[in-house]
Amino acid sequence: MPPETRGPLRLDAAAGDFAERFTALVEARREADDDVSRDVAAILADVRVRGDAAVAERTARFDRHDLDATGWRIERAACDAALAALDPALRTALELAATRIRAYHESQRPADRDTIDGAGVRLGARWLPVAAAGLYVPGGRAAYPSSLLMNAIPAKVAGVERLAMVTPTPDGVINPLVLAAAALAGVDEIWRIGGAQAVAALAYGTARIAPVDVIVGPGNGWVAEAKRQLYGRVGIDMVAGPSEIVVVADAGNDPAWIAADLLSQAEHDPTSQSILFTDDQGFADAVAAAVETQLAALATGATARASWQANGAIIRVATLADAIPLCDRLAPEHLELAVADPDPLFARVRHAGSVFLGRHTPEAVGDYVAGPNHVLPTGRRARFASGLSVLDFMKRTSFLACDAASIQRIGPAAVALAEAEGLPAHARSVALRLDPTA
Ligand code: HSO
Ligand code: ZN
Repeated sequence: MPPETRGPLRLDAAAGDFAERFTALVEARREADDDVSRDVAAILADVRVRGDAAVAERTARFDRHDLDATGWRIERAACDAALAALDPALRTALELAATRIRAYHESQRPADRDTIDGAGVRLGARWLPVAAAGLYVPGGRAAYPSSLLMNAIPAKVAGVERLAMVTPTPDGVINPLVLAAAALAGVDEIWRIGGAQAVAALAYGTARIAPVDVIVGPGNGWVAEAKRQLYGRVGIDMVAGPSEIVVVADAGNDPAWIAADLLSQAEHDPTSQSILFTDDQGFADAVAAAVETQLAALATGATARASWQANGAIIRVATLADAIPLCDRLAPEHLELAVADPDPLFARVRHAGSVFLGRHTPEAVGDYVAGPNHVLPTGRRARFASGLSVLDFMKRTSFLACDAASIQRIGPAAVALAEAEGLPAHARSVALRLDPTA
């Protein structure tokens, strides 16, 4: 078949086999199932026992540089110099992004609570940041400064005192844009290490690297698996999978805009997914044609085409309102509602990582500069998970205080429950305060 006639999937909600075919689309597995878990477990165990030596050996093997010769760390001065040397227009753009991301995340800082309830019991909750967080920044093409800002700024807004970043520098080569972003975001330490060994070093600590409490940031399959295995010892942001965009659009859109939106996600990775819902067959065809035109000229065309052909879909619905329950089943990372009045549709959306309202809000503006976090639940995890936030770097301590009067009101029930559970020391610890002579 010529390339233009292969993929994406075309579905019509009015067709007799739609239910089955849509279910197959929802359930299609796009995550790589390479079995890396055994390799990762071995790396974690080795770093845990041998520390820096295990990290240095793997860095020499995979990144081809000798940490003792090139240096383990990148100093703050190098980051400041990279920022100073940045093209001024790019620096202004990065600063606008950082300012807007910071402002949005500042509004997420949770309030402490301290109240006295009807029984006279003082009840409350106090939020505090974790002491140290680790940030993984991939090497190579996926070293996105925007992702560095999206991960680092919430940590700093939360009040994390020590933000330690790890990033591989293959062949010793450092990405200056990443350093500039690290300077802007206020990263405290940078280590020139990557892979599962870097995640292990952050979680367990080594002679050089102090351990952290939470590890965030994107990475390849080994990094993701290392985070998954270390979860529990440290907190993690989320288990990330291939990302996706769903666009709900009527014929009032310029097909070229919608085609570009679909390709903006497709160009990330061959496993990315872009899905269009529309109520107009002519518009569907126009978008499909615009995608082909744009693909032909896209520098990332090979990746975007692979994603569009393998995982893309165009789905015709009778009305756009019909698309919303279908979107909910996909629980997409990104949902664009490209219509003149998106609010009635938005009101009915339940499962989505982030929603982009109206014709003038492409996902890409949210990827960079709008302010909300672009680290979002993928692979239908928006059913139960949320985007990265300040809360991922904080924890809540609850507190309570009874006085002599209020424990009389609620204590007898605790005694009854303790006795029913067969825990007499619990019962006595309360009962003694109800009646010291008991
Ligand atoms: N769309 C990506 C984030 C990103 N886009 C970074 C550009 N740079 C998350 O799905
Ligand atoms: Zn993106």
